[in-house]
Amino acid sequence: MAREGASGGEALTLLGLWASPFVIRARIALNLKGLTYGYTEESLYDKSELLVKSNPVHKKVPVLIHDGKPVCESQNIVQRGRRQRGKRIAVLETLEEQAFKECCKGQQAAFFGGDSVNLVDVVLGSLLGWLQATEAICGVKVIDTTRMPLLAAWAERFRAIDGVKGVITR
Ligand SMILES: N[C@@H](CCC(=O)N[C@@H](CS)C(=O)NCC(=O)O)C(=O)O
Repeated sequence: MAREGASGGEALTLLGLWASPFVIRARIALNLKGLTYGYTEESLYDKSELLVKSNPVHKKVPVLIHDGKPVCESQNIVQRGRRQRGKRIAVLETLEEQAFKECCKGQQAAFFGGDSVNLVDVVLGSLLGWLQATEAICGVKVIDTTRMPLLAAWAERFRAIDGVKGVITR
């Protein structure tokens, strides 16, 4: 189902039509990626100004409006998520390469906080259950032991500590 709101601070709105297989394809892709977006049902007999302005050549749905910029063609909407995922992985790799090593100060540390957890561990660690659910739904592994060995080991350690164990579901 479409949900109102924004995702990661970015406003997403889909212009659609319930019966359109192209719209359904776009909606399923957005839903499986766990994105939150507004949904506006269009009428093909009375197209909204926003649809005509956003897709001036074909005037077809679906159109995904991302921070005011339209993405037309269902295939582009489906692909768009892949690029976003690539960016997310790049952010995590930076986190692994720079933040974790920086926090460890060149030594083997268990957590961002060193020997014990700090705020960074708690904030990041709280996302692990959600991340794992997304990985399962999308069929991808984001924090894997080959690509991000430090973060993968940290995630296991974080999950195992008292106070976290049993709170983050597997
Ligand atoms: N190639 C487009 C096809 C989209 C399409 O054909 N949408 C139809 C609804 S199923 C539409 O908006 N038709 C309006 C019109 O032709 O005026 C896509 O994949 O997004």
